[in-house]
Amino acid sequence: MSWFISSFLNWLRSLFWKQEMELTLVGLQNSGKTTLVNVIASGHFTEDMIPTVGFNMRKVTKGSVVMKLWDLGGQARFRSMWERYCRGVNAIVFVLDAADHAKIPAAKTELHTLLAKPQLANIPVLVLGNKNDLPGALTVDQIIEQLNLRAITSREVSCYSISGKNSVNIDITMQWLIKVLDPFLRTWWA
Ligand SMILES: Nc1nc2c(ncn2[C@@H]2O[C@H](COP(=O)(O)OP(=O)(O)OP(=O)(O)O)[C@@H](O)[C@H]2O)c(=O)[nH]1
Ligand SMILES: [Mg+2]
Repeated sequence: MSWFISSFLNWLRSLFWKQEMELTLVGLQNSGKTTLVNVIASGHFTEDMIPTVGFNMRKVTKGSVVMKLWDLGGQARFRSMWERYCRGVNAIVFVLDAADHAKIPAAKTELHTLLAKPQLANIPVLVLGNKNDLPGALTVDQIIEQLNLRAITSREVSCYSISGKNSVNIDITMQWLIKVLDPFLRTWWA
């Protein structure tokens, strides 16, 4: 019964105002950040993405939530601006090419360097092992191990294995993000 009442109140609330959430996508170049933003925004995969120069900002409305997505360039020359665009956001999404084993150590260094910035303390982090459609893609357990995610203790951190290309686990990714914003909104994800 209490579930019904709180759901009903959330539904009423969603009729009158939309909640805004801000997310920043970081990760090495070619990991699939821009592809993922397109999948979230349009629901389908677009091949032949061009590398992001600087950053892109997209606003996407999902149900009663307006998501402001900062999609940053992953090339080395853009990484110094990651911190600035991560300040004050609801969550940081770190996208990893889980099939590119050679780049895992660099990804690990960049992730831990970013999270060590005092300005970003406590911001929840979602690590996405992308391209799980490719052979040899690391599993969630392997990513946790190889990126040393257990060392991240002072904030909420989760890790999923996804494929932007095949839209695998995009639903649980969205549910995690919405839950970070407001645990009660989860039921109203449309
Ligand atoms: N197989 C496979 N390829 C993917 C997937 N997601 C993205 N790609 C491909 O990976 C390449 C890089 O994708 P982008 O989305 O441009 O990568 P990015 O992280 O935005 O790169 P930067 O903007 O340079 O930082 C493109 O050729 C995509 O088509 C996936 O889930 N599976
Ligand atoms: Mg990009």
